[in-house]
Amino acid sequence: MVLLPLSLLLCIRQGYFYRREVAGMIAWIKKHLFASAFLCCFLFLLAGCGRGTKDDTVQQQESESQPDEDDIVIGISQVGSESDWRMTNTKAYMDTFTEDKGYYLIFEDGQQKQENQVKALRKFILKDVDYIVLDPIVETGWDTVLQEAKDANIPVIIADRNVLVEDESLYTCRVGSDFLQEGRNAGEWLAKYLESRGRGNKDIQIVTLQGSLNSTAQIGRTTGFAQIMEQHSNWNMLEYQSGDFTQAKAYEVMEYFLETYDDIDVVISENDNMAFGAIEAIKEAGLKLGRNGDIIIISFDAMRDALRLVQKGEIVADFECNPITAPLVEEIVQKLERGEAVEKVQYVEETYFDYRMDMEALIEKREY
Ligand code: GYE
Repeated sequence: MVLLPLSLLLCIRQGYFYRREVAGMIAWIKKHLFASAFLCCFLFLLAGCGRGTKDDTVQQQESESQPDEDDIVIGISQVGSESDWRMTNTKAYMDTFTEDKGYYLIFEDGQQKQENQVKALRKFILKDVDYIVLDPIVETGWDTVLQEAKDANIPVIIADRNVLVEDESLYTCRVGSDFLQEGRNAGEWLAKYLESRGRGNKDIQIVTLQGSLNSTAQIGRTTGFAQIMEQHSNWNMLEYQSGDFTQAKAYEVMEYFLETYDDIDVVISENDNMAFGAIEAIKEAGLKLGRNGDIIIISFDAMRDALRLVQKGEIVADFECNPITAPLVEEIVQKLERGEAVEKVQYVEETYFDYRMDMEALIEKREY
C-alpha cells in the first residue's frame, strides 16, 4: 500500500507530469502499479507467514526438547481460550508443570470442539504420556476415548468440568468446582437480597445468559439456580439463552433480551465475560445498572476485572469459581507417582463477593 503513493511521488519528482505525454504517463504508472501491487502482495504474505495468530501460540504447546527419561510426561487437553477464567487456568498449568520440576508438558487447545479434544487424547495415547489431564468441553461422548486411555494404562485426571460416562473407572479422579452449589448459592443470595429490599414477594423478571450448552459449568449453574427459583413462585424466568461464555456473544444476546422484554429485573450471567457483554448492551440501551438502577446482574467466576465492577455496583454479586486447579492436579499426580490412593472427586473451595464488601482490600490481594 505504501508503494503506490511512492510510485506517484516518483512520477512527480521525475517530471513525468510535465514532460511526457499523457498516454506514456499512464503506461508508466500501470507498469509500476503492477510491480507495486505484486510487491505489496508478496510483503503481505511474508508478514502473514511470519506472524501467526494469537491462537496458534496457545493451540499447541510442547516443550521444545524431548522428554528426559525420568520426566513425568503430561498431556493436557484444554477447552479453549474463551474467557479470562480460562486464560488464568491455562497459565496456571504452564506455571505448575515446568521443566525444572521434572515435567514434560504437551498442551493442546480444543478450541471449543470436542472432536479436537478426542484427537488430542488419541495423540497423548500414541505418545504414551504418563498422565492425561482432560478439561472436557461437554459432559457426554467420552466413553470410547477414555476406554482407549484405560486400555493403554494411562491415568486420566478430569479437571474443572466433568464427564458423564457409564463406567466411572474410565477416569482416575476429578478435581473442580461444585457448579450446582454455585448456582444454588446465587439463587439463595438473590432471595435474601430481594427480601432485604422489600421485594421478597414482588414479581421478579429474570433472564439467564447461559454458558456453553452441555458444559458442566452451564448445567450446574443453570440447574442450581433453577432449584432455588422453584421455591419462589414470584420469580419468572423470561428466557434462557447461551452466550457461550464469551463477551461478544453475550452482548448480542443481551441486546436481543432488551429488545424483547421491557421489564427485566435480574440478569443471571453464568460467567464474568458474559456479564461484561451484558453491561455494555444495558448501558447502550440507556438503562441503569445496580441496586438503585433498573437491572441487577449476578455473575460467576469472580475474576479481578469483574470484582472492580462489583465495587462499582454494576455487578451486585459474583460467585467465585477458582481457576487455579493446576496445583491440585499436580498434587494428584505426585500422589499417584508415590502409589497413593486419590479421592475420586475433589471440589475446590469457593466463596462469593457482593456490593457490601470492601472490594479494594480483596482485589489487592487477589491472585487472579
Ligand atoms: O466459568 C468460564 C469458562 O468451566 C468453570 O468456563 C469453567 C467456565 C468458567 O470459560 O468463564
